[in-house]
Amino acid sequence: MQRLAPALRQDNVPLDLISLIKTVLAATKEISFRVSQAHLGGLMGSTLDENIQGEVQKQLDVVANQLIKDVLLESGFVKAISSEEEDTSVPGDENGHFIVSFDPLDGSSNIDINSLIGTIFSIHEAPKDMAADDPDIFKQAGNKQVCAGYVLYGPSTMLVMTTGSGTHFYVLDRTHGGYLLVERNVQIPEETQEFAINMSNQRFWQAPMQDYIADLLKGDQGPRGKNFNMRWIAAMVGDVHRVLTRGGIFTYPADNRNAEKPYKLRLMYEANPMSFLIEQAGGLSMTSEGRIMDIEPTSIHQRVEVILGSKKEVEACLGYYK
Ligand code: FDP
Repeated sequence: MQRLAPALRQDNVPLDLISLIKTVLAATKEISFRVSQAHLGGLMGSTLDENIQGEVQKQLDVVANQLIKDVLLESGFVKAISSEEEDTSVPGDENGHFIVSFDPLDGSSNIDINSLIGTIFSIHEAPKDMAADDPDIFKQAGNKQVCAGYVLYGPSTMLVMTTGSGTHFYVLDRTHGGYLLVERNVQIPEETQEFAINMSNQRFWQAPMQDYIADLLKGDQGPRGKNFNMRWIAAMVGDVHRVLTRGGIFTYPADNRNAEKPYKLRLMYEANPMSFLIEQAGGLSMTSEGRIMDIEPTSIHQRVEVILGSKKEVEACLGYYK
């Protein structure tokens, strides 16, 4: 099996980006170990703090954030970082070539139940004419990402990553401590009979999503003429990993639970990197109005509607919004 660096060189990834990717992944190996230790490491449960988005921070969230932040800011490759767990962007090296956005531990509610969680990251080139402490440095569309990926801390620790030459799967080999390539150019089947949505929010969705899901539930008796199965891991990394592995549609649609917060998932460190991975695997990643990666961001913690997965199923869903 190919090791990470040769696999990246085969895709003509520049050496400084390879070095940055290795830096991010060094932190994920440490997080993988800490996650596997769970109670033994004394890191279970919540801290007394909330992040800027009003969510209770888990101790592992805070530790994972600190690990990634420290390695990135010490590396010299990075001009600035932004994280789900940081209020604002954090300046790094003025000469750094890259900026990195990350969600250190996605799926926090799964930490306490020993279920799937992961780290998501998104890398852009740093604009040369902007200062490291200017938060506007992050206002770049997802279509300008040079690398995106996640590390899934499951029964095995898997890295799923793209640098724009396909989406590849790697597994952390604990015997030598490196990520090994296990599947190159993953392709999402165009059609599916599996959907992922938090059904408990059904009454809050907009009419088109209500109608679409209602038709899926009618199965072979309804207009779709086939039965659908449902899955919900409650961690975007887990649900997207299933979609990349065997197809499906995953959505966190707009809802009217809170007029000021119609969307749940974050653009910069959830939706954009996942969109890059999904599109590179032949899938679609959209809002009901257009391509997620074409959105020009207005703020670091911006939220967005997400409808992604198997191409034909995403198109079928979007058909209800026309
Ligand atoms: P979490 O808040 O636990 O970090 O990041 C948001 C997210 O998880 C996604 O990973 C996940 O898909 C979704 O929220 C789960 O939402 P529900 O709480 O509605 O199930």
